[in-house]
Amino acid sequence: MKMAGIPFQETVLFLRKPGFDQNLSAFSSAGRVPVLVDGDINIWESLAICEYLAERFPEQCLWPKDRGMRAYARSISHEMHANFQALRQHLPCHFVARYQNFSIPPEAQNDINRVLSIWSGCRQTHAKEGPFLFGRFSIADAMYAPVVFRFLAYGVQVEDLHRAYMDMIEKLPAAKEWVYAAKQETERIEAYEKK
Ligand SMILES: N[C@@H](CCC(=O)N[C@@H](CS)C(=O)NCC(=O)O)C(=O)O
Repeated sequence: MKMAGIPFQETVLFLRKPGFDQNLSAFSSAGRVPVLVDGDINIWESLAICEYLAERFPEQCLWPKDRGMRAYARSISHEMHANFQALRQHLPCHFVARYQNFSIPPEAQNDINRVLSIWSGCRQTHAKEGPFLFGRFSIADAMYAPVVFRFLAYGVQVEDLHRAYMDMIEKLPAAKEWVYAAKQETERIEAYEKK
């Protein structure tokens, strides 16, 4: 929403802290964040939120305009949303940490290789149209942005083409705000503090 200049207010609920489920239950019974509240409409699941925004703000072209590109962008976004369990399990998202000499389990490396091959394919195809996966910013970049920060946190080895994409994402003002907010955060989840 920041990338598209769509104004919103953020309400922070602290994960695994007292009151989380109770506060969330007014908006979603799924027990997970994020949830988007637009008037009397509540939407949960990150990709459903993205789809809702694409429909609500068509002028922002949050999916590529070309049907074939859009189908591809949806496919890799759903792939991110539904898969990569080993990556999620072994490299949990941490925006601030920089773990040294982290040993990547083979199953997580398989997921990483798949992500890198998706990025290579997109960047090779759309290099002339702009720096994002499909040239201009799309929902696919939003879906993979947290992965960029996972790769940075765990020191994942990448090639120059991937590094250029990761640098570009990291330097976006919206991403910098994200990292800044993470650095200001005082709440901690112990399980994610040590690696
Ligand atoms: N598939 C969901 C996943 C949402 C999810 O797992 N959210 C985590 C935070 S990133 C959560 O709310 N966890 C609740 C908990 O840890 O108690 C989505 O994409 O929105």
